[in-house]
Amino acid sequence: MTSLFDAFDLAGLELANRIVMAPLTRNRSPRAVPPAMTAEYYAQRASAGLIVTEGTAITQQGQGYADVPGLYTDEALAGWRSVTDAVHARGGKIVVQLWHVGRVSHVSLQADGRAPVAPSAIQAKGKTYVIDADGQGGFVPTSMPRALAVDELPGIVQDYRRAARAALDAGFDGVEIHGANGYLLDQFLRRGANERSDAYGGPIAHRARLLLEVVDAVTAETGPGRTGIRLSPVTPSNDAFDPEPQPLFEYVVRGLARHGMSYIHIIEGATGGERDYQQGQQAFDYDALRAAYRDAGGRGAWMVNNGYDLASAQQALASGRADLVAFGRPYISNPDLVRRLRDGLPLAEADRATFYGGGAKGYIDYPEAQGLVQPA
Ligand code: 8OZ
Repeated sequence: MTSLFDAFDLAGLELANRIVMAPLTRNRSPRAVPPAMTAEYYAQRASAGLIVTEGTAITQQGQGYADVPGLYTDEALAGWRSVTDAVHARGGKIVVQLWHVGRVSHVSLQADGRAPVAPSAIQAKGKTYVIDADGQGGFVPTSMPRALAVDELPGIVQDYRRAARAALDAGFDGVEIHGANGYLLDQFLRRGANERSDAYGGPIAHRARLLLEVVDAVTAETGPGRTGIRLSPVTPSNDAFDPEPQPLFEYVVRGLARHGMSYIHIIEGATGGERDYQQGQQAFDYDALRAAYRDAGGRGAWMVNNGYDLASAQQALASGRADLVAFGRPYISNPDLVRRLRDGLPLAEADRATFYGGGAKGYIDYPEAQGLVQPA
């Protein structure tokens, strides 16, 4: 029977196991540059079959929180080169998550204090995190965005493509497009944030257009099998809402099937919360989503995420509901998560106070498990 600890061929990339480190925002990259300790952080976690980095802004416009990393300066790319070298030296594999936050940003993070951009000028009910001139961090409401003009969209597609090229040049094994959690591409998908009446709003095919154009451009740049995508069909994160997620996301994955994706990464339920969270009238049918992708010819790996433990992850693989399982929060405090799961060692609890921002504490100081626990 398939196990989490079996190797996996991800479109030619040999993964040592089927455990994925999910993207985790840690806000430790001043000026969007990953510092030296970030290489240590990811290297400590290199026994994961695959690491997906924290969300990484493709442009300054795409940045929405203080001290998240980017892919848009030479200095940031040099920082990432240290990360990919360190992970590869430990035998790991790593892809970078390409992120544009859209309306989930604040004027103080944007060039010249400009408004963040969005499908429509609708403010997200939610907060972002900024650091003021005195170095004081705090949560503030997201700023009122401006609607993107239709002739600006090719430029955004191009920004994704350029970031994908830069990522490969920095040594990443591939990229993951962040299509989840209420950020730009998810904003275009959903009726709660998209009230456009042009070719990018209205019917499902229009709302999915930008995401599929981005996928087309990024896969053209990386070649087949080097681009994954993360989707969160029902999460309410960052004020994401759509009354009919099932047909919307089935349309999206059918479109993805044409693109030689390496994997489809699905957050089941509310991100970091209830797995059976529901938007719209019916419970979301994830089996139907996967079936729609396969029916349309999609051959990428199916990656699932949200609150899995050893037993539920093994069950997901054994039943064929997933090829890969991504673990988020456990990776903050268990750098050797693969070994702990394999050997039945206890998992360490993470310290919430150091999730976002700060230095080495709560970042690179979680130890590996000591010794083996003998079975009773
Ligand atoms: C937590 C805090 C800030 C951003 C996401 C990139 O939800 C994030 C994020 C998570 O995808």
